[in-house]
Amino acid sequence: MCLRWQHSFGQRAIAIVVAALTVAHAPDVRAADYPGAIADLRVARGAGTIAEAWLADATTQYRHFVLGSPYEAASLMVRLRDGKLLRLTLPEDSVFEDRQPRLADLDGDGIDEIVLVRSYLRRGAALAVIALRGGALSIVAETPPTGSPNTWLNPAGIADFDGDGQHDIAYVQMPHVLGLLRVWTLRSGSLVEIAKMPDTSNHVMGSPHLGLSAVADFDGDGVADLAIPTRDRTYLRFLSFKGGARELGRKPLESTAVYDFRLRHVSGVPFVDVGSAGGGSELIGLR
Ligand SMILES: [Ca+2]
Ligand SMILES: [Ca+2]
Repeated sequence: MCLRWQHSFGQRAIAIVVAALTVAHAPDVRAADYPGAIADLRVARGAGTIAEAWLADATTQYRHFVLGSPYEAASLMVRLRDGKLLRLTLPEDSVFEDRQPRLADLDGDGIDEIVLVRSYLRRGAALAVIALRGGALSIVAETPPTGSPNTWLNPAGIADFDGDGQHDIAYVQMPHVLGLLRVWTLRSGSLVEIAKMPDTSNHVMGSPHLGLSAVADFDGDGVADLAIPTRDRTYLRFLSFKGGARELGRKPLESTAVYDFRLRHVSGVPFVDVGSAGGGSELIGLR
């Protein structure tokens, strides 16, 4: 019974994360409805207490500009279900080097947390978890930063990757240079690393496309897996983290992965629609 519950929790978790990422580029988003919004506005929508989240207050104090446009964000804005607006502005030592707030209930309390990349001007990028506490937004957990300025990390997926019933967060540390995939989970209020895997990448330097990855149960064992390119983006790897990180398989790409991926199901089987160089796409599954 316990296993069945975990399975269903995992499936629901995947559906929620995928839905949040899918609506982010909805064409009906009007900047005027989102106070302070950065020009590259991507709205995350939640089904619970947090209705919407977006990045605001463009700033040029960091000037890394790894995402193409010449600004980062100083603030996160949240609209609660009751319409109330909340703002979290970072201190001047850091910026949100990100475009896409990600909503997921990481601690199982029934209220979504928000996951963003926070870059320190002197110490590089960290993954930050922001939560509602006492009616305000606050950063409740953070990974150690990458260590030096102008190094970055890009989240790859949020799901229960190890099958223990709780969401985990995967990101690629320095996707242009190092390409190290790291998986973290929230435990007793802190982010703890539970797995890592070399030879991955999910971003092209200077591109606004953050989503060169996909989450689904590709091998059908009831636990979420991650599809992500190799560091040179010429292969698509399928990775499992249940009982430790391992590669389920890899497929060569006809051309280098460049644009956001989409998850598609064919007869109930998950496939990754890989955005390829030249603007085309390629549908790839594990089997
Ligand atoms: Ca987990
Ligand atoms: Ca699986």
